Amino acid sequence: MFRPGKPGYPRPVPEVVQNGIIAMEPTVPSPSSKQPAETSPVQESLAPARGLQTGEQLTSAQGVRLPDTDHSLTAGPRGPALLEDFHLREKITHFDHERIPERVVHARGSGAYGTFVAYGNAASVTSAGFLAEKNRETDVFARFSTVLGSRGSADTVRDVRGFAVKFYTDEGNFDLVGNNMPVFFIQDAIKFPDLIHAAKWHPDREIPQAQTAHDTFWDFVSLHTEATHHVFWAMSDRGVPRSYRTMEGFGVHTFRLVNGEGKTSLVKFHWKPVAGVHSLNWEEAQLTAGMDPDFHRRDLADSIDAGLFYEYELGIQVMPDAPVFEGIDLLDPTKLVPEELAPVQAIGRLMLNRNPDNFHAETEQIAFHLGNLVPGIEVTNDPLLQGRLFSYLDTQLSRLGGPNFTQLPVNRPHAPVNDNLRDGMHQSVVHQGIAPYLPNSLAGSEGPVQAGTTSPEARPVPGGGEGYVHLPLPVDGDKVRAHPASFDDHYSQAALFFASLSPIEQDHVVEAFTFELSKCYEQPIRERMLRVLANVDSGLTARVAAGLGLPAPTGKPPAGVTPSPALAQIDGRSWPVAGRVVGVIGSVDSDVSALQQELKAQGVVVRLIAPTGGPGVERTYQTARSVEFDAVVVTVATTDQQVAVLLQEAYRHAKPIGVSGGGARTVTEAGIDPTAPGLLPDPDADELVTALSTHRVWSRIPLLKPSTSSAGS
Ligand code: HDE
Repeated sequence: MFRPGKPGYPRPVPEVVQNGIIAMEPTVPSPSSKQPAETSPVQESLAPARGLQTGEQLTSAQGVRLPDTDHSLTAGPRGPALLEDFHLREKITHFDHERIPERVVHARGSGAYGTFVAYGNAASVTSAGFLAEKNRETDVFARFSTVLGSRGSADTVRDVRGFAVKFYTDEGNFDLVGNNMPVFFIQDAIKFPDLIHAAKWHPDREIPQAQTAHDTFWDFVSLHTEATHHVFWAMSDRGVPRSYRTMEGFGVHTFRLVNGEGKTSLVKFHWKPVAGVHSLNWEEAQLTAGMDPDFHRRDLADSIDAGLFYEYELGIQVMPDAPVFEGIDLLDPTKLVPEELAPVQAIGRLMLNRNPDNFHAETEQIAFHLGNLVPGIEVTNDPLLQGRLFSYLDTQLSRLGGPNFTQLPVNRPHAPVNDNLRDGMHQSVVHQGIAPYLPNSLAGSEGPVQAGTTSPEARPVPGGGEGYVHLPLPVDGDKVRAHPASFDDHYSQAALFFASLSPIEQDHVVEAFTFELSKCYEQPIRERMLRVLANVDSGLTARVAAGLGLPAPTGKPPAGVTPSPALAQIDGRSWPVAGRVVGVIGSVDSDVSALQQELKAQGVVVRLIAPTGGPGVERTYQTARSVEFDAVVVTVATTDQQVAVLLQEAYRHAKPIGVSGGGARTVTEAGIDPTAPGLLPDPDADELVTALSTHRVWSRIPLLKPSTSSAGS
């Protein structure tokens, strides 16, 4: 959203016109164009990289000083451009190649730097120092993403979110490349191209963008019933997170941890957001995609700028190193382990506290890889995981143009590197010596290690001490293309998930299935999907079928499902409110500064909405829309229609609405019952914070949408 009149940016005054171009006074830098820090996240001075750009005058890439970059070299002022204009050709050529291929999945994303601090209690299960040593701090970069959309697509579409974290540990980089849902659509990596081809746009018209509400997705998942559990998560509120701050993360696969004594256990990784798990509702998500397609990206960057950092706890579920736990096959990525059976134990805390300086250099060029492991963390035979071990390194070769992407600042490990990998495109190491092979007798045996020298120190660690030694696990079996029989249970955990949700969340799942299947053109696909749903829950199937105007088929839903309360996100709990946004509808003259100050003191972001721009005004009636606020306070009387729409949406989306002064008239004229739940007369900051802490006014929901069978908004 635009911020009219943001302080601190005086417009430069045009001075002199030189050769057709206005000569400008330098503009006062905005906070977001502040000078980058002297040290980079790779914990070394960026001077060498910046050394490429130290000239005081504009030059060509070859260092030739340039007095004019605004006019092509032409044969006379009205004549043709001359091929000999090396500056024109270089400038345009470089521009032509500014874009790199976007990620084939997870193209749309944004990220930030931060710090992970270990609690130390993980020492009993892993030797990985960054997890095991109490209070050890490790730098990280986290990137959040949607899966299906292109780079420029909207943030708030219904989709799975990527939750990828690179830990720059002192034993090398460890990447936890997870999602915001604990299970996956398929059980074997070989199905991934099929899944993604089905879920992305139709290849003839390249529509629809960034969504699953179309025939090919539902064709695929109704034919692959192993996808059922994940489809339920995608249709739940988890598919439309309020922000990356309020999103859980999951490693999905089972990993194997090894402690200092060589004892192993199997674990599932979890990120628990300190702010709680909150979601948009569907109408909000759709409106936001149009009003502010950068909603999540903007919130992350703005919050960090404002010092309202995103925080998560890293937790693990620890299971014995055995293939099956409580009847659950731990190698099946369509299954979760209920927290009631294996509690999530918090082992450290992550704070994201620094924005990248340059989106392309850092967020776009960061390269995650599931196979980036450090001693103490191992992979398992999950067939989805095994295929990923190949894919990530491979995809970077085309995305980042060759094998030297690990030398990019954002990808460089903080641990010392001497990899003896040579040459290749964009090699920036000037290797020394004549012996790029191992073993050799020519690199010398004494003296300090020189970067890029194949020194004795660069030789493999004898006996494996302090290096990464793969557990010597036995591997045996016939060569087959097959899956274990335990992978055939496709419905029991979908039923478990649905049964565990609160009634409001269940309503949202029903609405999402109905919405998405309504968008399919092919009736057989809808009918086939209803047959799948009938094997999960008959009540849900009846409601979706009714919404589609189809008969509800009968299936065999699992009997006696024991719900897992930890899977519900609306559970009556209160959460911290830092970073939540309150819109105050007032005027330049209305005195809301006391309320503003008190809310700000509790980390709430307050935006004054007034009829026109002016001091302190961040939104006008024209630029404000309800979707960017978690609560609204109306303090003035107005019949403005845009304000009425804003209030009606806030009401419909079950947001707290504070009413003071002339605001009472505004609310009534917008057709809102001032006595409805969540309408707060003359609220003070504490009342607003209390209302925000439960995310929405859940008690208002039953009053909304009387025309449908479901109560959700
Ligand atoms: Fe990915 N995935 N994936 N994936 N994935 C990529 O790597 C792939 C899967 C995930 O912010 C790609 O650098 C295969 C599961 C995230 O940069 C690619 C399979 C999970 C990100 C790739 C999977 C993920 C990716 C595309 C099936 C959750 C974004 C660009 C076996 C546990 C990372 C890239 C970022 C990105 C392949 C399935 C998470 C092509 C073959 C399951 C968060 O390598």
